[in-house]
Amino acid sequence: MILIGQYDSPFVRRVGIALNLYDIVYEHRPWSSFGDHAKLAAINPLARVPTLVLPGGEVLMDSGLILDFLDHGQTAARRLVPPPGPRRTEALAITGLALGLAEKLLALFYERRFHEVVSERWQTRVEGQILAALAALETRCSARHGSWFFGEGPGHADIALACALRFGLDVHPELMARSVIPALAAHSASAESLPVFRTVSQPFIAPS
Ligand SMILES: N[C@@H](CCC(=O)N[C@@H](CS)C(=O)NCC(=O)O)C(=O)O
Repeated sequence: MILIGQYDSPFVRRVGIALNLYDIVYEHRPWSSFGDHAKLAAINPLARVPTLVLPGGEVLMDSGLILDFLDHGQTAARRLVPPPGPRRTEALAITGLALGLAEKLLALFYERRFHEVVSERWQTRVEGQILAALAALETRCSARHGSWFFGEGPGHADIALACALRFGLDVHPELMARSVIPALAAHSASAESLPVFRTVSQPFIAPS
């Protein structure tokens, strides 16, 4: 199994963390979706990461679909998402908010990086979406009991949230600082102190 993509991406990172927590042996190719475009496009026509190449040659993309595939290779007890029922529904809701946050953080980054003239209208909209997602996640996080949303260790919801927060601090520290998010800060600190989060990590490298 080959995981393609750099761990400064919140989407690649959450897949890498799950692979480690599931004890799945894999090869990591830390290719950039920009700098390594040609060789990535030869495997994934969309030239996006994460890309997961399976032993049989099938190519999976999109972190949610990749994790769905990995989850199905695990027993219910090991899965990083609760079984069907209200807790799973809640986990999906939190994960959706965290992934949406990561997507908006990335959209804002691309807007500022690749457009010579930034669209003020778009920027204002996305900043508002980011701040609203942070506020909603803060409410969810401050209401929970214990260090993780479900169970004794981090699940997909916790991982997606921690990866999104780290990405936000890397790419938009000034925007993150506008939010009052003590519960999210505590969540981030708990997650980032775990060995798997320290191992599956890299400093942010801006695409050129
Ligand atoms: N929804 C996708 C998002 C993946 C994504 O946006 N990846 C970025 C890197 S963080 C990428 O490949 N960007 C290059 C592009 O989209 O052209 C997922 O969950 O995997």
